[in-house]
Amino acid sequence: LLFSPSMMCADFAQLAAETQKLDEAGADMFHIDVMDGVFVPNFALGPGDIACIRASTSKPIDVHLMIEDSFRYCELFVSLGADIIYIHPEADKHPARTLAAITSLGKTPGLAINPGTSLESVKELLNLCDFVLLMTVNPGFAGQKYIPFVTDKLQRLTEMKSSYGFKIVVDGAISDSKVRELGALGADAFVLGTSALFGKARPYKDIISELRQPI
Ligand code: S6P
Ligand code: MG
Repeated sequence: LLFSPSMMCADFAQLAAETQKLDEAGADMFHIDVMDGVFVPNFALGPGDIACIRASTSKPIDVHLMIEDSFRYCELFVSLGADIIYIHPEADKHPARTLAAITSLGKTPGLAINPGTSLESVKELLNLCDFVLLMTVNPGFAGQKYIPFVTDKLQRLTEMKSSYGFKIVVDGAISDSKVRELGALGADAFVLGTSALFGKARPYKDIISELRQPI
């Protein structure tokens, strides 16, 4: 199982130190939410934050673009040091082109799927990506509630995994118990935000090593 801390939940007053601490605590990658105030009703991390995180760890950075016209900006995020770039098909008129562009830039393409977007509607795109970011909340904010109907979707997505060859990352309200439950259903990676990791009175290291322990 892979764990990717959601950096929009970190303490911005010490972003570099937070990144180093999480790196030492055993984070596998760093999840960066980019929001444009149009595709989602909020703003989140930008180029300066990504540069700071990139300078503070050598682990992979997975960038979750919640922006309109992702094609226009994928080169920028590659130049900032992104390793995986997830785009939303709902926000891009030509998601197949954008996923191919990410691949030709030498990076790993990912597809982020909103709770309300059906798997059938993105089936062709699944061939073009190495990671699927299955949203378990509506994108835009940390600290929301898990949307129960997405569990069934995860099950159906798991069945498609081996023929398409992607890995599944779940994003949104992932608690300790959700790591167990969704891990058993076939999720490979977990974005950790306020539900499991940030704002707790315990060291990141203890939390992450506990999540890795079999029950
Ligand atoms: C939501 C974003 C997520 C959140 C994450 C926070 O728009 O894509 O990556 O940052 O869900 O985790 P939590 O546990 O606070 O929901
Ligand atoms: Mg995200």
